[in-house]
Amino acid sequence: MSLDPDSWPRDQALARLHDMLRIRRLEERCAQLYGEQKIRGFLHLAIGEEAVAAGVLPHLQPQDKVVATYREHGHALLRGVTMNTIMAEMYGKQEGCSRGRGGSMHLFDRATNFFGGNAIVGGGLPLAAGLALADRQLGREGCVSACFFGEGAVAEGAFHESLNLASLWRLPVLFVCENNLYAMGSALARTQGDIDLVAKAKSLGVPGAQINGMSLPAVHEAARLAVAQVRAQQTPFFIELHTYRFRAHSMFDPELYRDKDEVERWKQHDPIAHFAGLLKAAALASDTEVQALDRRALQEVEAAVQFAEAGSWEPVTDLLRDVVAAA
Ligand SMILES: Cc1ncc(C[n+]2csc(CCOP(=O)(O)OP(=O)(O)O)c2C)c(N)n1
Ligand SMILES: [Mg+2]
Repeated sequence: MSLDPDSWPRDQALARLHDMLRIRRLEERCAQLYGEQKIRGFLHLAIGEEAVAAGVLPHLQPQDKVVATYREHGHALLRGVTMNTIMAEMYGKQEGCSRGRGGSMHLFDRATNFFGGNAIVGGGLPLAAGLALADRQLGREGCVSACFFGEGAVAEGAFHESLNLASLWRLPVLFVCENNLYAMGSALARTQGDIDLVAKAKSLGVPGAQINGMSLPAVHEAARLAVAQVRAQQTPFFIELHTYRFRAHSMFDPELYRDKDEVERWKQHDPIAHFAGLLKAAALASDTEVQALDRRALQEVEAAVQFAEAGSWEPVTDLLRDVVAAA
């Protein structure tokens, strides 16, 4: 595969590579900080899956809505939530995007229409359908709600209900299934009689496409077409992105369900190395430029760590803030 220079202006190509490097470096640092117990609780990394967020999110407009899962650090970052407030949230500091009350799985930012982070498998799908319905009811025209979820969500009733209603009510939702082959330790074929997810979506009235999720250009082009269709027709679309996580499901996972060889084989398709290789082959970037982008990402991460370290804990007097109870 080679990059078509007409569809890849140099600044955009470099920006997408930088996007993926920012996610990768942020998450690698989070893993380290977890080992130091600076970050606690759950932590799910999307290392290896960066082309998903980097390929889809640039096509969205500020008025669009984004819903994701607990593996959402990169989605929040590319949606425009600052790395500082993401890192502070990881630490549980009140300067975090969810005031330190959410942590890794519950990044949330109303200002950028980033509607979370969700710990419930499949929990984001009805939210995305509801957001799209609200746009329709309130006369906000031309919006798209993008909903990211793992292939494990296909086993949930919420998947079927949400796609059915989105189809029936013609809701402008882009359903993005990040098929990384496993739901914790369960391979898709161990939980689904039919693993053709595009066919499942189609059976609910939602057209779709299956794409190589390790290739940034492939994801970018598929998402460009899909977002344009959802926006213009105000109807749902489904994209299944075949991807792979290089790390464990979360920080507590002995990985007994897959061979080391399999992981190594997928690492040969690292989306960052792949895209950097394409840029260099097309003479859109030199080694030095790629390294400079990487250094910028590393510096941004270190600044975010400093920000989080300097942050503060919520005072006890705020304990009941946001707690709603019926008398
Ligand atoms: C409703 C519900 N059931 C079970 C769980 C426990 N659980 C957490 S992650 C996970 C696997 C989900 O896999 P997938 O949707 O493929 O996403 P991935 O972790 O691969 O990104 C499960 C079963 C949960 N969080 N919510
Ligand atoms: Mg999965």
